[in-house]
Amino acid sequence: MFDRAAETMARNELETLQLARLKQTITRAYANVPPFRRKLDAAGVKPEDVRTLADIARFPFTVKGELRDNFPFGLFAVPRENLLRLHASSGTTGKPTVVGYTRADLDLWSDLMARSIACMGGKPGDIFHNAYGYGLFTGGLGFHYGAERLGLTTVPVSGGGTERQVMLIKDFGAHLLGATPSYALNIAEVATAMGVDLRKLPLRYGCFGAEPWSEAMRRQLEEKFAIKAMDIYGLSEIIGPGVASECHQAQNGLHIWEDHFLCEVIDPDTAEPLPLGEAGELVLTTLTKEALPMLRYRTRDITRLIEEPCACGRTHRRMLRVTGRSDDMLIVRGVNVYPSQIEAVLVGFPGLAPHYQLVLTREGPMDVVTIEVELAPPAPREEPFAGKMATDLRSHIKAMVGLSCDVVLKAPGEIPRSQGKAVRVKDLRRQVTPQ
Ligand code: DLL
Repeated sequence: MFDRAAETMARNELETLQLARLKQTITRAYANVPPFRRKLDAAGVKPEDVRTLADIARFPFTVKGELRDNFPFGLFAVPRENLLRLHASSGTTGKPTVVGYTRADLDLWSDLMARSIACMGGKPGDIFHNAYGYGLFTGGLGFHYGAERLGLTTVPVSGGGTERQVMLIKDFGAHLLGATPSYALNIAEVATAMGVDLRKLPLRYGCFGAEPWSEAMRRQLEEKFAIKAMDIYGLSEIIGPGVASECHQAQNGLHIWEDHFLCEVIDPDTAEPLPLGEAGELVLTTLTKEALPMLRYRTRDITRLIEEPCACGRTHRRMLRVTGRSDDMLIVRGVNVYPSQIEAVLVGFPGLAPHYQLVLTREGPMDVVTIEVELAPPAPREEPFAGKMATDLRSHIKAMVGLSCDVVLKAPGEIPRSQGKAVRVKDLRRQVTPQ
């Protein structure tokens, strides 16, 4: 819910609160988490060294690998018996990253999700169709408890069973949809095939996040559902969804809930702090989390912070749409590019459907990107139509993102559909070809 006192706090008050909470967090973590204490000792800093917010720059970062090294419970600042919930994100290799919540943490998370959903346009009494996956992923349960806290009629559908999702959205008359943007697109496509006109339903807002998406994708979703498509950001290591969200008034940048999270942006290569407004890697410190305090967590997400006043009246800084993760950046013939930059060109391109995958292969020492993208139905693939379209697209991508790539046009339905986080990149570079 809208917490006017917290969300419109003057900058100096907010910073005073942040400093007090930062001191508490570091003091508690130092006392209760042995690996944390060893790290600070090795860096030659003590909790008492935090005198101003700027002092945080002297403290060491935390990286994802440390959660794995201390698997499963080594970074918790409370006895395991005090945890009410565990979540985990599945790594592609090895052990998952485990996160835990005390009762106070779950309460805070529900409050911040209620705040985020209200910020995105939800109102008590609305019907919330929750198509985020329920389970170890933080999306489903994070939205669930936040929606209930705000007083929404919550429909816990989870991901999958897309035809049933369409029926439920229609029959219950959902006002808000929660899903990854790629799964929302899948729902829209299935609705069209079922003859359901989503535009005629009571839906008003989509709460989309958990993966990078582009403005072009926002336009598609807004068009197909006749809604405002809102961006919500978060990550399990910090709390889950509910770290930042767009406001429906401005729909331009996501307010970071700075009374609970301290944000910095650093150069991903040198780890040096960047001035406000420059693009770089987002670094987050939790200010109120009990079970798993995080100090200067390197998110790998690339964004930019803005401090201009917002039309909605909130004073919390905004982060711009995440363009991608620094580890998802492709370097092709010396050109650095994020998949979402390619998405911005593909989606909405005349004659194409918004379904694509980037396939990476290697030719000798060179990386090669092949864009596989579907034609919009009806899809004439005969020459010269298809050949001209592929050539147009190639030159457009070269002009817009500077990347030379191959384009393969696919028939409608050929690209796998997402039920959660979409797999945008198929990396075949490390596969051994049989002799
Ligand atoms: O994806 C939490 C979440 C659930 C956020 C539902 C929003 C909605 P993880 O599975 O730990 O947590 O993945 C976190 O997903 O570091 C980003 O790379 C990416 N991500 C999350 N939200 C956005 C977004 C959840 N709005 C990782 N835009 C993060 C771009 C996002 N990327």
